[in-house]
Amino acid sequence: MTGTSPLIFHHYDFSNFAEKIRLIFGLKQLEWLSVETPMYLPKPDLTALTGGYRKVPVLQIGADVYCDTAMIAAELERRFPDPSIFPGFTAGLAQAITYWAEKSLLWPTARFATGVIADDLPAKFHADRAAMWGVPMNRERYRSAAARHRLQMLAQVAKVESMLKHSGKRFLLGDEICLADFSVYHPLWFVGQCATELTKEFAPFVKLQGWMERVHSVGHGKRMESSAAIANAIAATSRPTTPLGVDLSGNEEGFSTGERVVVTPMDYGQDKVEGQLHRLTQTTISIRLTGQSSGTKNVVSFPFEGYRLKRMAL
Ligand SMILES: N[C@@H](CCC(=O)N[C@@H](CS)C(=O)NCC(=O)O)C(=O)O
Repeated sequence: MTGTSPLIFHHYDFSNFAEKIRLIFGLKQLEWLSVETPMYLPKPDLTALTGGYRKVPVLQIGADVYCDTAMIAAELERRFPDPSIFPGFTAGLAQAITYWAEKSLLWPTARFATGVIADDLPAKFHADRAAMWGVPMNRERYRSAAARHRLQMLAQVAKVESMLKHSGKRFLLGDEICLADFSVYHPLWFVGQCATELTKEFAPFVKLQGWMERVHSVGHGKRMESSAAIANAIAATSRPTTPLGVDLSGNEEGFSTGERVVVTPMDYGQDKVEGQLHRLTQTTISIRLTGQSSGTKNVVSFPFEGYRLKRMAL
């Protein structure tokens, strides 16, 4: 636990991005409260906490709310530096590999696995994802895309096998586990979550098998079940601790604290979060929510990269 404020993790078990963070809890041997969110909209408890951001996972510590796994990983590393997710020289490289894993490896992998199980997923899930991606999506489209995406996935999994084979190390960037391992692992883990028999796709990749077992064995730390009601009560009685201030060189747009801004993910699920600018650095955008009806106003943080910050029209 962190002083008096526990780590509250808003997620669902099936979420691969959440698995990345659950493993970081495992590495750092942290205790955390688990609050399950739905897999598709509406998610009234989550969006009330974040001001509108709908993706999973979200980490809450008191009235400080961290969105996106890049932000969550950075905050966990700041608060609990030992053991590090960046042992030795791995920081920049691990982040570059993360970018590849989550932009390139993940999507064919997810489309393959969800394509195979398309008929088992609820119609509401398909409708929600169609709206989120802004494309027509239905079971038929999911199913028909699976074979194509399978080959794209295997071409990329071969790269992971090659990394492990050529380095001869236990993990991707050495004998110690680092962020790169969690980021490459979570898309592959997702395949087995969709259907265990799909993991046979990885059978030809001998080094990958052992590596996946080693990453899995890190575990999830100490998980304790909780509820959105408890999480809300904690937020309402806490004060945000995120420091106030703008520290961004080249801030040519002249952003300053207190002004009304809107933050939007640049990729998908582009739900807007509005509030007052609280903190701005080269790595972080934090805003204080203004729309909450009572209690403390949460400070919600996003990674600087991949999020658009705009001044609200007066
Ligand atoms: N860039 C985000 C991506 C998170 C993401 O896409 N999560 C998926 C679940 S694995 C999601 O939220 N899907 C839509 C939903 O669950 O409503 C991150 O790193 O956290």
